Amino acid sequence: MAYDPDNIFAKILRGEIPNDTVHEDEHALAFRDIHPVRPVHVLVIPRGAYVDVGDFAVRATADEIAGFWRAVAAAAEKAGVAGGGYRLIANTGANGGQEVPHFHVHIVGGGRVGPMVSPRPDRN
Ligand code: DGP
Repeated sequence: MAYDPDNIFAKILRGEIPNDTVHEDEHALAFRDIHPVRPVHVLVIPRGAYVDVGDFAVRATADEIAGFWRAVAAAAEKAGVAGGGYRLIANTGANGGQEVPHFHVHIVGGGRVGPMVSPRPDRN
């Protein structure tokens, strides 16, 4: 799948749509999800144009990949969930339920997150 430069996260990166920033650096931006599913729900996105984790793994530089994961950890610290624990989610493609085609990781926490996935996928 080709990268769509008009996806919502590309617009956030360009400053065309506001965001509630938790952490930012040269490699990544972390901001609060507009529809939080837990008390803490932060999205972390690389600044580069990558559709999903597979695209990121193949095309990103080693510096971008290291910087991205350091930003995930920094965002979890700044959001206050690093001590108690949290969950990372990377929805990927149609079956994974990915809505925005710019690679991102969800940080969810702020209390017990609960079962890893719904026991009934048809109810998602
Ligand atoms: P996913 O299904 O993994 O592609 O998750 C996309 C998430 O992006 C979803 O939880 C809602 C969030 N989202 C969509 N549009 C916006 C936006 O304009 N601002 C913010 N902060 N989050 C958004």
